[in-house]
Parts: sequence; C-alpha cells; structure tokens
Amino acid sequence: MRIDILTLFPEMFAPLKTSLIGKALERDAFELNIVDIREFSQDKHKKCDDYPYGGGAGMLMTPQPLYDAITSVKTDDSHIIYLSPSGRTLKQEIVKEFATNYKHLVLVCGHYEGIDYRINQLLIDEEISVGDYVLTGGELPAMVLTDAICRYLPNVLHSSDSVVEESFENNLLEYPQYTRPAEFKGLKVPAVLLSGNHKEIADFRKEQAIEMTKLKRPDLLEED
Ligand code: 4FL
Repeated sequence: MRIDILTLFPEMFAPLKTSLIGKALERDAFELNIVDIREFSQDKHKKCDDYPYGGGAGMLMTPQPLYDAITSVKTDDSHIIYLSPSGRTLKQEIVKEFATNYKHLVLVCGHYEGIDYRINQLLIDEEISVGDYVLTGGELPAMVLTDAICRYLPNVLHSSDSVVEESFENNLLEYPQYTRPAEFKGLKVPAVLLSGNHKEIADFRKEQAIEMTKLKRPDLLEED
C-alpha cells in the first residue's frame, strides 16, 4: 500500500512518524508520501487560496495547485479521497474496504472554507468524513484514516493485536480487561479470568461484550 497525503501543512503529519505507524514505515510495511500542495502553485507568491465567487465568508483553495499536486501522484491504480464533512462517515467496514481494495490512496486535505468544486468534478473519487463536526482542515481526518487503514496491512500490527479487531467487526464493543494486581482499591478481577478455563473465559467475555454494548452503544445492536 502507498498513501499520498496532499496538504498545505506537511509539518502536521509528524505524529505518523512515531509509535507503531512510524515503526511500520521504518520496516517498509507501507509507503507514506506527504506532498506540499504549495510547491505546485504557479503564483509568484505561491498563493493557494482566493475569495469565493458570489461572495461569502472565508477563502477557498484555488484549483491549479491542487490539480497539479494530485495529478503529480495519480496513476491508473489511485483512489482519490477528499476528507470532508460532506463525505460518508468513516466506519470500520469502510476502513477494511480501503485496505483490501486499493494499493494506492491519495488523501486530499482541504483548508479554509474548502476547495474549488471543479477539483471534486475532475479528480475526487469520493469524500470521507470522520464525524459530524467541523475542523480547521482535513489533516487530522487524513491521519485518522491512515492510522485505521494501516492496522489492516500485513507487517504493521503484531499478530496478537489483530485478533482484538474481530470484536468491533461483530458490531460489539470490547469486553472489559484487567491486568495485575488481582485486587486494586478494593476492586477484584472477576474470578473466572483467573480460573484458567478457556471456554468459560470466552463465554464470560462474549457476555460482557454484549452487556457493554447494550449499556454504552445500543445503536450498534440494531445495525445490519
Ligand atoms: C473533514 C471534518 C472530515 C470531518 C474542516 C475541513 C472535516 C473537515 N471529517 N473539517 N475538513
């Protein structure tokens, strides 16, 4: 998998170079390329924004730098995503779809009040939102999407971590987990977890996952 992120603020992506994703990049588990849209501006001051025709608040990203930045990385295999509150809301199954169906993703981060709509018409394959709220730009959503996708790529997670995934895919929340000590501030770890009986432990966890979901996210039990 190759992911190109197009942004006016490349320095915002430092977090992806640390931690688990950073390690995965070091071992070439996937390829990440941050592209500075401003470098493509043909304006003498590298300007990338302008006032909207028809008036209105704020500035828009002009089409030329965006068009040239996108086409500089686009190939026949690229899937071009614009992070936007207007897109379909990101869900685990969409993450999985991206990780399995594409070998090249181009993530376009908007800033100001958005981008010139002709970029949508000419180049964007789809829009993705990370939730119904407005941010200052698409950079954090692009990082969210990248992080979520990476977890599905071979050699990114340790194999023991990926099993944990299954639970969200069954539309259930995680069951509560405990580590040492067996008692903390008067609260005991449920005895069954210390029993060594794997069947009973699995049944207990399933039941707890259902309980947690009923309690915190009953809407998940309604889905599908
Ligand atoms: C993008 C918000 C994706 C939520 C401002 C610019 C956004 C966003 N999901 N807000 N892009």
